[in-house]
Amino acid sequence: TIVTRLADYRVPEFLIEKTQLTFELHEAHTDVSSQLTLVRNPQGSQAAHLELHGEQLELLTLAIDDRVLTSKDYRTTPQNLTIYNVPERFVLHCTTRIYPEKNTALEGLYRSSGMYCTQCEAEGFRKITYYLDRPDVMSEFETVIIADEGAFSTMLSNGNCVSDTVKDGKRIVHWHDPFKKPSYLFALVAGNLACLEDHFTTQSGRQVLLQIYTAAKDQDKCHFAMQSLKKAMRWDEQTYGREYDLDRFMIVAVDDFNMGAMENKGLNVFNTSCVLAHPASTTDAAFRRVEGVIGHEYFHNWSGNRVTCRDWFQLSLKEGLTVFRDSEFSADMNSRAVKRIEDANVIRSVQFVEDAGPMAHPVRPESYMEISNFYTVTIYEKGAEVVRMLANILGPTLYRQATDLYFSRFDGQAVTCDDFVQCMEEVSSKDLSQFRLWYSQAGTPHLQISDSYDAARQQYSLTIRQYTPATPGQTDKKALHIPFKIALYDNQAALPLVINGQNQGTETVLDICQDEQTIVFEQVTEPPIPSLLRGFSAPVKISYDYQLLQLQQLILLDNDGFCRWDAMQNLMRMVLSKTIDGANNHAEQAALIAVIKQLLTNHAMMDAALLACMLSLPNSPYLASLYEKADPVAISQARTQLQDQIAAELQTELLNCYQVLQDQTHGLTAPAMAARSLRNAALAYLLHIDEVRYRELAQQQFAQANNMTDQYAALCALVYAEHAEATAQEALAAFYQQWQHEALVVNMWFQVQATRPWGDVLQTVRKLLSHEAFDARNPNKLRAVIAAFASRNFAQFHDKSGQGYQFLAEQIADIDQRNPQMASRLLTPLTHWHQFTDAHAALMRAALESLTQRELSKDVYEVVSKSLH
Ligand code: HT7
Ligand code: ZN
Repeated sequence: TIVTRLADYRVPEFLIEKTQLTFELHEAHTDVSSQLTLVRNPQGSQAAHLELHGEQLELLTLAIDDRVLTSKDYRTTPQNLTIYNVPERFVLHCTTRIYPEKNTALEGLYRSSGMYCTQCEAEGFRKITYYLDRPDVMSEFETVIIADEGAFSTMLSNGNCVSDTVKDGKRIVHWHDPFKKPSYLFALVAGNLACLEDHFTTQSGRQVLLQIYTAAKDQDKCHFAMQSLKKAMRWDEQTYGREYDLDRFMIVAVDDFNMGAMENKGLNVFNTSCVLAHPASTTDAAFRRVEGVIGHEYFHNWSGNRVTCRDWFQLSLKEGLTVFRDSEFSADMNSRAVKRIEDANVIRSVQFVEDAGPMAHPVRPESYMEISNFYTVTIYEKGAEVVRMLANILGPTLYRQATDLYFSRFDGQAVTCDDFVQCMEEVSSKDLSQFRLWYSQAGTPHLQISDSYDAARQQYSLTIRQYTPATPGQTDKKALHIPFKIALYDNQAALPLVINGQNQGTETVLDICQDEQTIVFEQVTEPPIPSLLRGFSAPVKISYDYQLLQLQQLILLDNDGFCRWDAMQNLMRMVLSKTIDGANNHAEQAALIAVIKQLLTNHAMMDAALLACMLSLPNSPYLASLYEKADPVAISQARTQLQDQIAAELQTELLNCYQVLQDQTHGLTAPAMAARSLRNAALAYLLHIDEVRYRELAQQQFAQANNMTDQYAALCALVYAEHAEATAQEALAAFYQQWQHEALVVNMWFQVQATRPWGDVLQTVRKLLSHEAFDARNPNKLRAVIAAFASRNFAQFHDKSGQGYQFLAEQIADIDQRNPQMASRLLTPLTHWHQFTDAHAALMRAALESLTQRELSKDVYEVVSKSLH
């Protein structure tokens, strides 16, 4: 298998000035005619031949200008078409035949629920026609779609509609995109869809037509997405000065989609799960996801489309920046603290795990076999953290100047991560050479923090030691530039900070750049409590030996939401690790119960959404990551035991909280969502108690809920409770009965069953795979059953029999035949074998090894072979 390397990057030999495409859609095949205006790139190496990408294509005709080519003029391989001795400038005419209805990989042109749609990123365009399918070849596109008259009400492509005519029983729709773009941003859609329309007036006064296309039955679920889109458009104008550039912005929702959505120029394609929303059938969390993904894809119009990536090693240039942008958008629209906690939690429990394992790679990788495998939490979420650090190092004014410079300097170009940092450097005059290591060095830095207090001098010293463990292929790690935000507390409030005689206010950012650094705070009159890594100011692990009392204080009075939550996570972790190690943890337990009691009793004094976050225990993958060799069974048991205990000891407070909040939970406002999240967190705890009245509470909420958040929370509470089997089965049956016609809700029904922490879930999961509503070709269903079981049911997936692992391997072998991208993504949990005790690790490796016996796609092969290494 071939490896692609960043070091081998060469500019393209040819450029494509213009791309004219004609799609003739037939029932059983599609013919694609292309007319490419090619010119030699003066910066190339003057190669005699033209080499185009193309896969799974039937070549029907090929001509240069007016000359039809014969077999001695060119050569095809499974990956390429090479045309010998081409002129400096010419028009290449080519016709290929493709079979969208047989395309189960959902890459290129495929059919989903009767409609045609495309997914070209990263390298899917080459499954449509022969092309220079690389992001640094940018071209103007004209697209003609031809189908039987009456076959499709909707026939879309990028840009503006030039004409829509009927001739000889055929409908012919002609589109033109005036902006140059790489092939990965091409899109085509044809189907019978309904359309919700609205308008947006840009800051310069232009009217933009906004359209959301879905199946007719889903039209009533598009209003929230439309509002979110308008908010995103305004936000990007106000925050980044970015205005939309075409007269029309279209979104199409499809059922079968490998990811969340795709930012094709002017024609975003969305997984239905990221666009449809209605209070009756959508949870608050799903609403927020819709808003976030709508924002994300819209923001790509500048960070990705107008300025794109030179090559796929620079993927984080667009993804890291765009995730940072969507995350700030969500923070501005909702609770900033909660958004930061959610993001930090993903980094710590998912990205740190990736970064510590065999699949670890830098934000800018150096090589890959299959680029689809690199749409990872490292590229996306760690990449976003890197941009966030830059934004914080520069401060708001300089950061905005730097992004203005970036967008204007590189508009219409395909550039690198380094070009982006260069803009930050130029505008701020800061030396970011050490900071650049965040792009090239994989692995998570660990900060070991110790302190001392000198009463006589009234000085408090913090010593921070950083070190990054080796990752595959990178053993020699250098010290990184880590912006480390800190405050010091006494038992009332944050203290004024004085460093080198300089007053810093009550919060400061330390530039940690060396292997070891000591910072001295002056005029400190008593030993303070350090509030560390405020706002999760860098994606690093920290260890500092807190006393219980210090954590309690931070939980109660820190004014940084992340730090409050983190202090609680720390305290919970102390209880859990002692349980896991079989050590006495009475003091820790007592401290934890006392502080939760205090929070619950005074819950009206704080943000309910933040409190809800603070009530959830550290998740199992995060706990596992704290061990050299984790015992997943012990981790799961310790978590359940602590939940039981919190519930038992605080049932009065939990019940009170549940009851008091009842009348604050109406509607879609932020306070109502916050109240629902806290109330449902309380309910989940109460169901740990084996009492009829709590089951009835959940049953009642389930039956009476007028919104999906409450209905689903009640269902989960019942299904997860170990002593509510009969009630849970009734509720499951009723839920299916009520929602069987809403695919996205049926997926939630699959998911709750696949994530139940006890009982023979594997058997349930196998049954679900043959349920009438299951469809192994639909990625959302695979995620709802298989991914839910393997990556969100820690207790069951890691059952000591190893059957969970074998099951996943079997499923992957099967899915890989149809959809390699999905198969490869579902494999992730097995790649974490290194985290676990020898017995578990051996069983996980055995499951991976069983896959090596099969014929594998490049996608799965890369992950299996690297993770076994
Ligand atoms: N930029 C989009 C990437 C994407 C994708 C990549 C590989 C295979 C299928 C895919 N669908 C969408 C998503 C985004 O980050 O906006
Ligand atoms: Zn993206």
